[in-house]
This record gives sequence, C-alpha cells and structure tokens, in this order.
Amino acid sequence: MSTKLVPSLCPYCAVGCGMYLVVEKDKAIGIEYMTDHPACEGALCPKGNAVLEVLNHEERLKYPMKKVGEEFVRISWEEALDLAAYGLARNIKKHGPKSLGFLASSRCNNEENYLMQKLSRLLGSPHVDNCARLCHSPTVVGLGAVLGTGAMTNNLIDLQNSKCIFAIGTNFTEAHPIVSRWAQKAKDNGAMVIVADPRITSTSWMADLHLRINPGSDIDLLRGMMKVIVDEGLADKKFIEERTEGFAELQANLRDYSPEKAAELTGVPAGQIVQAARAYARSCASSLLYSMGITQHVCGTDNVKACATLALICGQIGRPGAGVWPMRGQNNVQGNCDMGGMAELYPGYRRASDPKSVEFFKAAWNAKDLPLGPGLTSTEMTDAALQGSIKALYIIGEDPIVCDANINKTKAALESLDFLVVQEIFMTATARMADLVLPAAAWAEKDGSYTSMERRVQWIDRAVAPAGEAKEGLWIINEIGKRMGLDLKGGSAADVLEEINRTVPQYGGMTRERISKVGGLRWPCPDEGHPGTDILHRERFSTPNGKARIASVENRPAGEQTCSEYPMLLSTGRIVVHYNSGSMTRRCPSLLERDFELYVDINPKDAAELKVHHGDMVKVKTLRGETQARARVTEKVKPGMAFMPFHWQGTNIITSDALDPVAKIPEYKMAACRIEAMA
Ligand SMILES: Nc1nc2c(c(=O)[nH]1)N[C@H]1C(S)=C(S)[C@@H](COP(=O)(O)OP(=O)(O)OC[C@H]3O[C@@H](n4cnc5c(=O)[nH]c(N)nc54)[C@H](O)[C@@H]3O)O[C@H]1N2
Ligand SMILES: Nc1nc2c(c(=O)[nH]1)N[C@H]1C(S)=C(S)[C@@H](COP(=O)(O)OP(=O)(O)OC[C@H]3O[C@@H](n4cnc5c(=O)[nH]c(N)nc54)[C@H](O)[C@@H]3O)O[C@H]1N2
Ligand code: SF4
Ligand SMILES: [Mo]
Repeated sequence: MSTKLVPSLCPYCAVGCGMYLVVEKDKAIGIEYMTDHPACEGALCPKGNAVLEVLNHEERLKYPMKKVGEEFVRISWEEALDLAAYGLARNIKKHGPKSLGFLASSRCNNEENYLMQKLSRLLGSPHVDNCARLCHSPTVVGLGAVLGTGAMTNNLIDLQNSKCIFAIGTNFTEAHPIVSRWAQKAKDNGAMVIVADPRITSTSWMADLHLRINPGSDIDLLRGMMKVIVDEGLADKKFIEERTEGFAELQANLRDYSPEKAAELTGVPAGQIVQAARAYARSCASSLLYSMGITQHVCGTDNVKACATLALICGQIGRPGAGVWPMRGQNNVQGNCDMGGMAELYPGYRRASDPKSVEFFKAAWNAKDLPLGPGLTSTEMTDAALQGSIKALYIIGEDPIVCDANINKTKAALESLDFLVVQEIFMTATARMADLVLPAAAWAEKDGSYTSMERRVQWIDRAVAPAGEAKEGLWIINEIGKRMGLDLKGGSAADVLEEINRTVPQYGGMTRERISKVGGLRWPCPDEGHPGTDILHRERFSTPNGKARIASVENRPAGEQTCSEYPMLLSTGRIVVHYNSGSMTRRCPSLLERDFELYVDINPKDAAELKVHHGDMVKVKTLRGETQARARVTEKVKPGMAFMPFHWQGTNIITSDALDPVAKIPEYKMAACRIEAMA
C-alpha cells in the first residue's frame, strides 16, 4: 500500500496554517510541512505539530449514545437521528419553535455552519449563535459600525511591511504563534513594536515599548494617544476629511482630556503615552493588532471602536503594512460569522432584524416563513433556559460547561432543559450533560472550507476515514432536517458551497476548484473572475456612503469592582500549548507534559502577604464560587492582580458573566477575587 500526501489545515486557531497529512490505508501516520503556504510558509506551532495525537486518539467518540439514567448507552445512527428529531419536534409542538436554541461550531467548516443556521431558521427559531459571542462579537458589531466590515483589513504576512506594530490586548506569540514570524520580520526591518498589556508576556518581551496598562483602561489609553496626535498636528487631515465623518465630535470628546489624565487612569506614564502616540502616528505604515484584552470587557464594543478610530485619524489603514488586525480565535470563527451563525445576522452579514434579509432567504430557501431576528445570543440563551423559555439545545463543537463565564449558571441552565443534543469528537464536560451524543468526523475526515482570520477561504478534501462510526456534521444536520420534514439541500459539502456562492456575496466567486489550491482565496470575491481581495478599504469603506465613522467613546467601569472582601483583580487567558476548553490539547501527551495543571500567577508581594509560596495549592474565590490552583509566584502580574489560564474547568467557575450591552460578550478579563493559602 502506498502512502500519499493530502493537503490539510491545522484545526486549532484562525491563523489557518496549512500542512500535509501523510496518509496510509485511510489513516494519517504523519505530517509534512507546507512550505508554500501563504500564512505560515510551512511553520506550525506546538499544537499544529501535535494534531495527530488528537485525530488518532483512542478516546474519540465512535458511536452515537443516549443517556439512560446516569449512563450512556450505545445506539444505532437510525435511532439517534430519530431521537434528535423527536426531541426538537416535541418542544416545537409544546412550546413553539422559539423554544429551540442552536450553537454552531467555529471548529467546523463553512458548509456545516451554513446548514446549521439554515436548520435553525427553517424550523422557525432565530436563536442560533456561536463562540464568536465569547470572543470577537465586539469586532463584528464595533468594527462593522466604524469601517463597514468587521474583519481583518490586511493579511498576516503583510505585517512584515509594517514600520510600527501596536499590539493592544493580544498575546499573539502564545495565541497565534506563527504571527510572531511576521512581526519579527518587521522588527528585523526596523519596525518599532509597542505592546499594551497589563502582564509581562512573551509578546511584551518582543516590544520596544511595553505599556503596562491597568486592566479595563484601554479607552483611556487610546484617548490619551489621540489627544497627543490631535494636539501635536500628527493627525492625517486629508484622510480624515476625504474618507471619514465624525471628527468634530471626537475633537470635542478630547477637549478636556490630557496625557496626564490618561496616565492617572491607565497607570502608564504620560511620557510613554506620548512616545507611543508619536511613533504610531508618524510611521509610514502602522498596524494595530488587538484581541481578547480589548473585546472581553463590558466596554468591549467601545474598545474596538476606539482602536479603529485611532487608526482612522492617523490614516493608518488601507495600505500595505497599515490597517487593523483583529486577531480572531478559532480556525473557522470568521467563516461561521460569514455564514450567519450569529443571532443578529443572516448569511453574508445581512441583518436579522431587516425584513429584506428575511425576504431574500425566503426566496433562496423556498421557505414560507423565516424568523425576523435578532435571536438570543448564546449568553442570553443561558438565562432564557433558566427562565424556562428555551427548552431544547442542539450544540455542535462547543464546550460551554468549561468555556462560559460563571459555568455554575450554565450548568443549571443545561440541567433545566427538556432536551440537549451534543455533536462532538470527544466526551466533553458539556457532552456528559446531554441526552444524546452524536459522534462527529473531525476536520481531516470530511470535505469543506474554512475561513481564517485574514478572510482566507481554504477547501480541504476528506483525507482519512472517520473514527469508528463518526459521521460528517453536514450529513448529521441534513438527516435531522429530513426527519423534521425539511430538505436542507445538504447532500454534500460541494452542494452547500454552491448555495453559499449564490447567497453570500463575499463568497460569490469561491468555487471549490478555486479555493482548493494552496492558500485558497480571500474575500470579498464576488464572482468567478475576481482574484479575491488582499487589503480592504483601499479607496472606500464598506459603509453605505463609503466613509468610515469615527467613534467618540468614553470608558465605563468594569462590571465588578475590587472591595475589602475580594481585594484582587482576576484576569484569565491563554497559554501556548493548550487550547480553549482543553478537550483536545489535554489529550495530547506532548502538550500535556509542558503544562499539566491549573495554576494562578500572583505577584511576590501579594504572595508574601498571603503567606503563599511558589508551588503551593491555593483557593481562588469570587462572588460566584471558589476553585483551586497551583500558585506561581511571578513578576508577570503586578501586585493586586492574578492571572489564570482557562484551559481547565476550574477557572470559569469563578469568572464574571457581566456583559457588554451591545455585543453581549462576558467580561472574562476582570473579576474581583480573593486568594487564600490552603492549610
Ligand atoms: N495557544 C492557544 N492559542 C489560541 C487559543 C488558545 O486557547 N490557546 N484560543 C484561540 C482563541 S478562541 C482566541 S479568541 C485567541 C485569543 O488570543 P488573545 O486575545 O491573544 O489571548 P488572551 O490570552 O485571551 O488575551 C490576550 C492578552 O490580553 C491581555 N489583557 C487582559 N486584560 C487586558 C486589558 O484590559 N487591556 C489590555 N490591553 N490587555 C489586556 C492579557 O494579559 C493577554 O496577554 O487565541 C486563539 N489561539
Ligand atoms: N475564562 C475565560 N474563558 C473563556 C475565554 C477567556 O479568555 N477566558 N475565551 C472565550 C473564547 S474567546 C472562546 S472562542 C471560547 C471557546 O469556547 P469553545 O468553543 O466551547 O471551546 P473549544 O474548546 O474550542 O470547543 C470546541 C469543541 O469542538 C470540538 N470539536 C473540534 N473539532 C470538531 C469537529 O470537527 N466537529 C465537532 N462536532 N466538534 C469538534 C472540540 O472537541 C471542543 O470540545 O471560550 C471562551 N472562554
Ligand atoms: S498558529 Fe494556529 S493554525 Fe498555526 S499551527 Fe498553531 S494553532 Fe495551528
Ligand atoms: Mo475565541
């Protein structure tokens, strides 16, 4: 039997690195580097290098299971699909279609996500959402409001053309490691790197200037920089006049502000604010990168708007090396949002609240009726389940029982459901709560396209046989639809892509053949003759009048303040070797050996006061509960701050579920906590 090389993609983050799988007898036995891939040039981070440990893992779900009492019992696919359809249908009958909620998976391909939102909406439920809610929903709405399109303006490799990289609230060296290559190239070519992060991170090590900002004060910092830029005549007047609106309001907003005031609010010395402002405004090509340090706050949407506004007033957008880089999370979170897997958006960013969107899809899907949105967001579905208005949930490839903020509440919400079906590749904490568990084919076991954070749409063919009886998500959704009297037209991923070509304008020219070549194509790509788009907003913004809308925002306090009982500030985030819920990476021996348990970083000063030594187990308590973690005593966090990765279930027992009022994202980055030594 011969071996073959099959092109594939890394299934983790939105960098979208390509690789080859070495396939023998329908099984992957190795990987090879794809040196001509336009995002990674062959490089992979530790997770990408360990993908086979997941794909071939013995704990992969291999057959459908239903819960009987406390146990799971193996059943046939026929029974499983009937049960899924019956569980949803009986709730429609009893409580109406709006008693159903759907979570589409940003780890799954565009075709699966397109079909999932189609199922939800054709059944009459507007409540379909995805993990972008917990992640970059402020980008979709905030960047969308300012620039017209809530997506990365340039491509990743273009970072090397930047002369000043301003990275605010992103730790890309751990979360998007391959991006460090392009940032480092820029630095080697003389670029200045500015990092705004409360913690010392491997990204801040790379910085020429580290603005060690107080958590939650980004708007104060950005306004301070803008004030310097406006007062020192560094704003790009021509750009502002020709391509934006709202500058007069911004001037008024900044009138009584000063770098000194910003210094007081952010903890960053005024001199550093001035230095950062001058460097960013003066360089011939500045890039602004941001991620969860910006979005995961109650002011996440306004944070995003302030970032985009800084770029606009300096004219640092629409050119090589100049633009706004929202560092998206999951391998297909960009695609899931493009496909309408969001409560407020039909496919192609048509507003769910606009009757025209409903009319368009009624015609496209030959449907009598479709829900006028917006539906409930995933964070709102939790409350709705607790209040009894959401009765059944169909979850594909998400693990909210580890990843939601305040998971005790999510747990209570899932327990209160009449019916929960979870489609997964592993038995996760969420799957364990389900009435029905459906085993899904993983990325290498199915056809379909994925859209990376740089709007790069890449198709991969099935490379290997699915684990056990696992099935492609598309087939599962289509079969459930059939049993509920719907023809979703999901016969194959290629069929669904053709429908996407017709209904999602940005994907109009993205045929399977075109996006199958290494690196695929980048949207917008409206027709088959179109080469795809490298840089957005070169001449006009995608707003109705073509002008960007400068935002004037002010900071708001965090959802929760420290107090005598909870005197420390808890922040959470990522480490390089683990990924989100850890359901995949905690099963990889090569990753687990590098980090194997939940820990909390605390400053030596606090540790001394608490009588905690490096390596001790401690309790971390918030208003929501308590968890245990191993203390790491380190200068990486300032006194008064603690940091925990969330790749173990303990963390989100205690995080705050205060929401941004617009994007409804929880404030994962700020909670008031108390740390106690354990006897
Ligand atoms: N290894 C790994 N890679 C991943 C993931 C993973 O779990 N593991 N997950 C993927 C996903 S889904 C996503 S969304 C991305 C996220 O990628 P990132 O957003 O880069 O990751 P985080 O660690 O959540 O947060 C980034 C930084 O924000 C800082 N920060 C916290 N609060 C503030 C603040 O108030 N202001 C500022 N300026 N900074 C602040 C934190 O200290 C942290 O260093 O990563 C993706 N890639
Ligand atoms: N404290 C704290 N919590 C956070 C964050 C934080 O910074 N701090 N960040 C938040 C962010 S940005 C995000 S995006 C969320 C992520 O939250 P989730 O999306 O829940 O996290 P993942 O672990 O990526 O879960 C994806 C699941 O999909 C499964 N899967 C993988 N491939 C497939 C497939 O092909 N088919 C199917 N059916 N399943 C598949 C995996 O096994 C995994 O269990 O977490 C959020 N939670
Ligand atoms: S950077 Fe992201 S896409 Fe690339 S190998 Fe690492 S996890 Fe995979
Ligand atoms: Mo994310």
